[in-house]
Amino acid sequence: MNASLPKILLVLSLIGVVGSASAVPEPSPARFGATPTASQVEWQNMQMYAFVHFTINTFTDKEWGFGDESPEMFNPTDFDAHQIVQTIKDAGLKGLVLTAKHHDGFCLWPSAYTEHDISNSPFRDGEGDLVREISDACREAGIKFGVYLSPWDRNHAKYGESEYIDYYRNQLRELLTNYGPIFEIWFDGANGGDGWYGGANETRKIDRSTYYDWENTWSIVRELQPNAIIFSDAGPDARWIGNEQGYAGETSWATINVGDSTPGNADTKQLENGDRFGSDWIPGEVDVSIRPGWFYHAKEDAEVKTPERLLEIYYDSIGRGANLILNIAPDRRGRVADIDVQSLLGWKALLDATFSKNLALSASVSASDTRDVTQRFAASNLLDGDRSTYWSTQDETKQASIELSFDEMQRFNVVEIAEYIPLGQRIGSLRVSYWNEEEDAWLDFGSAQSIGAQRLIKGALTTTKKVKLTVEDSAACPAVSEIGIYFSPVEFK
Ligand code: FUL
Ligand code: CA
Repeated sequence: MNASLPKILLVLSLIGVVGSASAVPEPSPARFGATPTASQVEWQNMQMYAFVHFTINTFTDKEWGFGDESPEMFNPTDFDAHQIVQTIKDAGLKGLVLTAKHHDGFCLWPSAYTEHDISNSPFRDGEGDLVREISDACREAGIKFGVYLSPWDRNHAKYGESEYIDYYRNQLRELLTNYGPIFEIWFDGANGGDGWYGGANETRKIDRSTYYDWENTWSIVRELQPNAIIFSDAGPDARWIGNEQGYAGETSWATINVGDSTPGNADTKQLENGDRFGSDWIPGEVDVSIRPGWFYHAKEDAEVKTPERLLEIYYDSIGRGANLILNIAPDRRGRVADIDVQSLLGWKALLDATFSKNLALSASVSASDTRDVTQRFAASNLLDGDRSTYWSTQDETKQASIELSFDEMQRFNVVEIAEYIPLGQRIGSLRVSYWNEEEDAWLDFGSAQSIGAQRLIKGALTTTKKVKLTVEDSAACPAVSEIGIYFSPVEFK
């Protein structure tokens, strides 16, 4: 917000252009605590995107290659970047992060720094570049592209020494220079152990907090892709959620005290829940695979997650203020198998059945307190479908309520609330209630502590003409962007 705007409005009001002097608008509320960068806000608005795990492991039926695999083994019979990207787009996912190099060290692009790459595979007769094909397909389809570059490399002879760090950074530069805008880069926490290491066949331990000199590796990302979100166990932009089962903590703050955690060395409970009033804005990202493994294994075909299971994951991740990165594992053809496609489309249909109709849009909305008499912070901002407009109260107000009243009876079982995160995570407790005519009373629907980018509160199927959201505790006056009331045809457990 332009700091001079209140002054301009003040001058205009004094000369009688906007209302009376009493209508001088309050400035925007001050930020509270740690706040996101513009790139983090944009990234949190994406909410969900795909992970794509694909490499030699797909052909050896492994999850972690040892590093001694021949590039000859990488041989998709019918690779189709468009089919993969279109599937992801059809599922409603807004981006794709590709394993350009997994722990086995094989590179899906022709790297100038190794022979252990796609140029020595039969794929496109050694002329192929899978990172190029996928990134081009993403751009054509209008979804964002990101990369995973495993810090641990079980192929490289110099892993554990400083020469490997130069190699790793050179590869990072290749990926961040040659494939257009990168929205996210994934730095995995699995680091060091046994491997082939150029034939040494041994176990190598590294000091996770010093070996990679992360500050200087991350600065390469800042230099080459200033808008990219850097993901790791320790941020600096997005944090691992602490598990791979598909959930954020029931209460999960976007802030954390990152302290001296490093990739591969962080407290998983703290990652799941965050720290209210933490000094660093590092929101959670929930990584989970649609299959038991991250890579495709035919023997897991019967264990593809169902649309209903994916829906639960949606509520447990995005519904708790985190982002979701859902892994898809192309098969040996180099396509998403039909069983996975069907599950993804079924999931999208379930999401649409609930979220395509915001019942709140037909309500009249009022608030117990509004920041000023102009429309800048009015309750109507809660229903304009725009996260950049918000309702807020006077500075002293730490408890307030929003009431929605409908002409007709409504049936709902999900309530959504999104804070205006550029001002920080402010709300510490919120209750949803509904008016019950027979009992002539407000009854409880549900409650939550952390809200953040968005919160979904599920409850029993409820019929009413009035819904109330009460902010019971806010660290600073609440600033809320949007609310939604939905009917989900799926019954909740
Ligand atoms: C883990 C890795 O070890 C898995 O193979 C996978 O890539 C997952 C996303 O991260 O740390
Ligand atoms: Ca709004």
